[in-house]
Amino acid sequence: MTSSPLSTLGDETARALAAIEAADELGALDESHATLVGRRSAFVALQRSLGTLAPEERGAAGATLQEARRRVEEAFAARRALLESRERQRRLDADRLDLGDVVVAQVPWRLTLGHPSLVASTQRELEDVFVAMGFKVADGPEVESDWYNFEALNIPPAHPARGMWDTFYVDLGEPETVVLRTHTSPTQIHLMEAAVAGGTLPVHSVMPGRCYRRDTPDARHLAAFHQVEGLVVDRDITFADLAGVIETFTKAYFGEDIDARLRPAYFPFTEPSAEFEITCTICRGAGCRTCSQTGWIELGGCGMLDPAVFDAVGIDPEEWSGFAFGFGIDRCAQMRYQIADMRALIENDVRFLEQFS
Ligand code: FA5
Repeated sequence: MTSSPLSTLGDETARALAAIEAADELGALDESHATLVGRRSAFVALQRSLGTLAPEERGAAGATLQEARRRVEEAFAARRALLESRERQRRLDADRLDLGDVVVAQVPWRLTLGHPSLVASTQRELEDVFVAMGFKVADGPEVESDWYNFEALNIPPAHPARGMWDTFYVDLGEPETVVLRTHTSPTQIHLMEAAVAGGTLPVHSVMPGRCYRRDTPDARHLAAFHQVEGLVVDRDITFADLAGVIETFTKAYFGEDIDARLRPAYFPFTEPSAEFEITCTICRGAGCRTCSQTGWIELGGCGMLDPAVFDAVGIDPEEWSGFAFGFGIDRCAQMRYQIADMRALIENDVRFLEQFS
């Protein structure tokens, strides 16, 4: 008895289905398709062998062979669809844009939160020191008439003391002379006028703000800088009160190990007048470029209110006395943070600014 040509069909079909299932990539699957059902495949050989069968057997054997081939082709198509879909997903994953990455990669600067400038935070710290000593905080205009900036402060036109401040004049096309204030001292006048008008004497106030001078910027000077003005008008005020306030403020802000001293000076609106200085924090008194080798840095001026100023605002000098002081905020920041050159405060170098965030 001759064996049927389809006796190996079951094994061939099982082998083909296993090979299809094992193919993990489209290329490998297509190769196995050619091997399993292509022109040189076992299936085609079996098909050819059908010719050896008796004609009445050929129909059923052909149908069996076709059924087996259909199962193999179906398995092949299903596997191909699965591998194509995996491949598509892989491509999508690889191509997907992570917008977070794109933003970070393409924006040339880092997004960081801003912070108050060193001068602004120094101003706030100084205000806190004076508020703790019982002072109120006030302010005044940056654009002043000649009267407030000079005349009411006992500096009439052509007074030689006008040369102490190289002034920016503002041309408003009006006969009145208008200036960018050269110091915060005109706020003394505004405050005393308001206290007289409102009947609210005494005054214990500090007035921080920006000032302008035609100074050439250098290690200790800027053309636009900041001062804190201090004003006390009360009964029986003496120079000892003024010296005590300066001493308390410098120790509170710069620390106990920093020395402060008063030196006689001249200001038209105070008498007697003094300048106050602290040990240069950059060289600790040894002398350096910032303090011009003196070991001391001038912070500001001060003195007892001149009767001519009381006169200008209508305060009776027989009843009231007082003192005023005015010092540089930028200078304080410079000394507190040992900044050798004040121009660093306005150069906007991020490496400098970030140290104070
Ligand atoms: C005055 O401006 C007086 N109005 C101070 C005063 C007030 C005296 C009340 C008496 C009574 P002076 O010009 O010396 O004084 O300036 C005071 C301080 O401001 C200086 O010591 C310095 O710390 C600061 N300062 C002055 N000019 C500049 C500038 N161009 N850049 C930075 N800081 C400055």
